[in-house]
Amino acid sequence: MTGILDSNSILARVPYQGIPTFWRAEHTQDLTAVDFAVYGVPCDIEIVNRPGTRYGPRAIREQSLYVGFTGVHWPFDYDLLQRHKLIDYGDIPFYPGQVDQMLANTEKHVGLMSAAGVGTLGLGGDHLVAYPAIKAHAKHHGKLSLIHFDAHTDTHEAKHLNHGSMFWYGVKEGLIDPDTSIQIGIRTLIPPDDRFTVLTSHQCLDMGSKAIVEKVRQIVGDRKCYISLDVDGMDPAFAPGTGTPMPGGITSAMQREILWGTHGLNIVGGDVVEVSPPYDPSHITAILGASIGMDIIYAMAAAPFRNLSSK
Ligand SMILES: [Mn+2]
Repeated sequence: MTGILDSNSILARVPYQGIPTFWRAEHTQDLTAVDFAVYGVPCDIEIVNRPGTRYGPRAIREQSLYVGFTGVHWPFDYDLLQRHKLIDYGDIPFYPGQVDQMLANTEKHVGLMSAAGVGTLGLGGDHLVAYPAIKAHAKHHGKLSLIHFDAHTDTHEAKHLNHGSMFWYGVKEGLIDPDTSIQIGIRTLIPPDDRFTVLTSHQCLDMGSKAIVEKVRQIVGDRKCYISLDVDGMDPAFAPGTGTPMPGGITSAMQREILWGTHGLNIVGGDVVEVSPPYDPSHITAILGASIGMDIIYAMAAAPFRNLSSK
């Protein structure tokens, strides 16, 4: 039989059919010849606001099938899945309530990926899941510059790790170099000892994407860097499905333009965190999470240190 509906390759692209891995990538933990891996961390157990991000990875995976329907992610002119090997590594395992196990297992698995030269995209989960991923990459690549999108700085000194203190720990433990890092979209209290360059959301809206991109490139330079993207950096009008929404954020269009502007930076990994499906009845935040996750993978594919352009 012939015809478009008989073609496995076309059927494999029908969004509402099949088992939803991220962007239909193969689900495997075999890292042989892998360029990029997506993994989920369905965790929301040490947060200070509304729970629900444990459902984030699955929601983003499902919506990725709709966003990535054609295989080409606008505005890019090539199918990343044809040019590079992307896998869906699955979720990091941990027993419910055991945050130390989540931290240890995420660090271990991301460490395996980093050592294998794999660029990683983590799907949260709350923002704490970024900390073990950064720790794992810093072990392999050295101290990292951070490109951090958020309404909150997450650099608050605290006795314990949580989704608002992990970057204070990251700096204190020498995983992140704050002097070559930037926080974008902030519109809450900035701790006085925060050494990152901060662009508030209002400064961002005033500057426009081009000037923000220039600033990011000037601060980060050619250093190895990590993109940590809390969807609450965007306005709740664009990303309502999150635990700690804060009115007055950047637009989803601006968010994507800034990510497109990171091509050529040496991005080792990234994450999209704080998507909370219980507050996301139209799935718009998960759709956005899938879309900007793909933007981050395209940006990782353009990192000079990876030298993938000839593949
Ligand atoms: Mn955050």
